[in-house]
Amino acid sequence: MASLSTLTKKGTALFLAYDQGLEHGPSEFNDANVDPRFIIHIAKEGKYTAMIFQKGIAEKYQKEIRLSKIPLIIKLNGKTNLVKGEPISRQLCSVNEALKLGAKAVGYTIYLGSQHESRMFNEFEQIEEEAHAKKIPVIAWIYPRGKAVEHKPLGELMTYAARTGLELGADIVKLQYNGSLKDLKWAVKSAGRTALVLSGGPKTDETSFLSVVKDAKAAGCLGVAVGRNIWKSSDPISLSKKVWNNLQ
Ligand code: FBP
Repeated sequence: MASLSTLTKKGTALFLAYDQGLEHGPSEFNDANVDPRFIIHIAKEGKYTAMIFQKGIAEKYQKEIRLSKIPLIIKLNGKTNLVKGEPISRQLCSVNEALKLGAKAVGYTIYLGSQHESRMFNEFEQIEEEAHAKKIPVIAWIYPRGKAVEHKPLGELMTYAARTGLELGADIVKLQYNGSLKDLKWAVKSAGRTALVLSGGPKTDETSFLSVVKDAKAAGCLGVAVGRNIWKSSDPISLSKKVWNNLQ
């Protein structure tokens, strides 16, 4: 099993996610957070245990990333939100390329329930095999999406996502929280020796966001992997401190 110690502090993960420029477009950004250097600054000052970029940012901002000493996670697949229909996200960067860019772990999104699920499973399998051969952890973003899951209960889907991560060999699964602590506890159990982190979701008020963080801790998740709620905040560093306080 790949060790998670490079990605955690005292057994807790706090990841700063910044792949939304590809996933959602620059409409998510303002004058400050459009600049990847601002994100690297938050990651350093906010004591994040890792930051998540696509390969392009990892390559173009290599110097700043190295200087920050914050471990890098490279997201190996991605898509825009411009193409509609059953979702599929294909590989854009190899494990070897990620390692050359200094990645300490790699990530991959699977849209569970999509008509294209099996293609993403296959790609994930290759990545998992290569990453584990190099002894680095693999993080699976497992997001239920597509027509087949549209009307299924969110709690059931979230726990299915957690279990799928264990079955596929992910070291960490990144989940979108349905808001039920009871379901989340079941997801943690279902994931067995695969650790869970929660995503932050669209920018919301601070209290609601911090209650997601508290629930992650209460349910026994490894931590959180958040983006918009932090770098869209008017004070990302002090909010990061509050996140840490709620995770310990
Ligand atoms: P946020 O905390 O901003 O939600 O980031 C988590 C994340 O998984 C990102 O890594 C990714 O870009 C985004 O959410 C995808 O969200 P969605 O698929 O819901 O558009």
